[in-house]
Amino acid sequence: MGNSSLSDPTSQERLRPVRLRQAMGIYVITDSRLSLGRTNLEVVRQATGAGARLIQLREKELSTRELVAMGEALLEVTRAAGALLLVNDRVDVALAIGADGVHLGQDDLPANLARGILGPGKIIGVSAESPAEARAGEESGADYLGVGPIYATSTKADAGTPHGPALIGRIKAATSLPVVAIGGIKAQNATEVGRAGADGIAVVSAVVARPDIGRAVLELDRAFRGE
Ligand code: TZP
Ligand code: MG
Repeated sequence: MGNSSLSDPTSQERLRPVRLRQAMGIYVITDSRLSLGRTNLEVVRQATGAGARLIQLREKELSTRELVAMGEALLEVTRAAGALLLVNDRVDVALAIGADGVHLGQDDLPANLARGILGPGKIIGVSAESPAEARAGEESGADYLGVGPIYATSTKADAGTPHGPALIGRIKAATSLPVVAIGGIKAQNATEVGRAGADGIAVVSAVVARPDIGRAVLELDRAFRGE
């Protein structure tokens, strides 16, 4: 098999779930306001150093220029670590900087339209709070679902009422996509999230707001795997 087959559209399509599965586990989302004065670059360096293989650039208050510069810097770190970098909300920024994909909420561009822009090689995550939203995300071509909030969180002001880990099982039953649980996940509750069937856990404060980021990632990983 020649190398060119890896870059043809059908191969990219086929490899997407594989690349995602290999990265699944601890998914770290940036928030520079919570990072104890450290830059996102520093946070992501430490998180990937401890084994996190999915990183999402999520900064709601940056200008487009700032977001692009930050994304380009983060990509150097994630590439070197073999991690994937997804950009929250911004399909244009993800495409422009050559990120690995995007994460889209219910009010963002629908996954099928994002796919038309991004092409077959990029990973698209969609937020889902119910089995109906999960099915719609799958039909629209999402690669994974971000499911939550599972627990109460103060990181996202409009996160809404927590659904508890039972939502994970309901969504797993409704779709065949990988499920990344989100919202208030800590080492203390990650085991029950894993038992509920989540394929990965996405966290902001349980990693970026901790003084020892490497240790936080390792603790989450152990708890998630039930160790
Ligand atoms: N989406 C749903 S809850 C949430 C997002 C971005 C915030 C999760 O942050 P934390 O600190 O892990 O609870
Ligand atoms: Mg969004």
